[in-house]
Amino acid sequence: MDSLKNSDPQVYKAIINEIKREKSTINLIASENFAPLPVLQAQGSVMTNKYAEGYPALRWYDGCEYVDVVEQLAIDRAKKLFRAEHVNVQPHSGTQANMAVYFSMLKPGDKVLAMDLACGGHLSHGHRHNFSGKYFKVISYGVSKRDEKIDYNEVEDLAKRHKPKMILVGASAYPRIIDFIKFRKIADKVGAFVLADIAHIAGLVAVGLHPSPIPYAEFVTATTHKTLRGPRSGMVMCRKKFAQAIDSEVFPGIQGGPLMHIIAAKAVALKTALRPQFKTYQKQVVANAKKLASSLSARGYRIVSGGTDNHMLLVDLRSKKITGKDAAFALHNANIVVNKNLIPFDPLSPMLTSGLRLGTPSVTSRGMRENEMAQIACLIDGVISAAKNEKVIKMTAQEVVRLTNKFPVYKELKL
Ligand code: DSN
Repeated sequence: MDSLKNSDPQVYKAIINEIKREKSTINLIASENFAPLPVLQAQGSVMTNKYAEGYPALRWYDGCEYVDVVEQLAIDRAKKLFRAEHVNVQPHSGTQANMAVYFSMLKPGDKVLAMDLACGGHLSHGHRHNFSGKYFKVISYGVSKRDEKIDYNEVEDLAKRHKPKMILVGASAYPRIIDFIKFRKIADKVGAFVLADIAHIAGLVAVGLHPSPIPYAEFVTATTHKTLRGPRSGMVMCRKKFAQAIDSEVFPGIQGGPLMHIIAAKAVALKTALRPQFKTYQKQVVANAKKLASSLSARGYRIVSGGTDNHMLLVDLRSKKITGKDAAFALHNANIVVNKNLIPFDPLSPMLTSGLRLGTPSVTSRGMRENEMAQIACLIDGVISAAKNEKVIKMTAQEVVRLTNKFPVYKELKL
């Protein structure tokens, strides 16, 4: 990075500081991961220079012969990985992948049944300040008070009452297996189509550790940077008969030129995801989440829904008399990065919250296993139990640096 260092020392310094931060903190943000170096290299390549509006072999600009290669590779690999009939790899994000489905299949004012943000849904599933909530009439389903899992009877009742045109299934903060077959059956009863948003669980779905929605949903959207370990981006998968509608909605409907350097990086990540080692990695992600949940539970923390089936867990902090905001702040000062999160039926506001969302993709990528999860639970508990004690926070921060030094990331990036 010498050229960058010489031409823009401020940006260079910020990037170096970010590398140091990532190396020396325990990252438990469930939606983040470490993109491997080959993914970063493809992202940082000259493919950023190329305009390629259109699709492989059908572009508006000349000179697309090499970007066509990477986009076709990304498409073919995604189709193989997810057994999808059609894939569009151009959405810049998960939200834009969702937007492509909304705008290609719905008219403004159409009804959508989607998971409530307060129970684990996502902004693009109907939040009033998001395009989804502004243009469409969104009815929300939640989780049951009894077990904090999706209440399929409630989903069916709401579907029958409101007759939505689309049922959206998927979440940003839901630690349990989602039953896509049940959603399909409900949708069939009311003539709705299904959009499954697997942004969080794409890596687990890819290797069969979470049931795939592909056979049961007309549309499946994903991000590529969470459990999939690719570049920050999105994609849409759909049945062949919707291919034209989706492709023309992504471009020219909602996007202009695709980010070809990111698409190249997606191709790289998807190749990695097709290797057997990727399944081993995903198994460890889930094993680590289970261990983190049981270790915190043993220390008196209530885990929402009683545990986890995937890469994340929600911790109810009420018994510890601390808000999610204060806990996340104290943990951040101790080099442990988490995010505050509403728990189902949370009495506090989204700015405060009664919970934390913890995820294991990043710590697993750096090689941590169950023993480290038990150690991390101990560190988290120590900080939360003494959130105002600067000495404890400082000692924990040092302990975190010792632990992260044993599990280096980006060894190749010499600082
Ligand atoms: N911001 C992502 C998450 O943290 O789940 C979703 O877009």
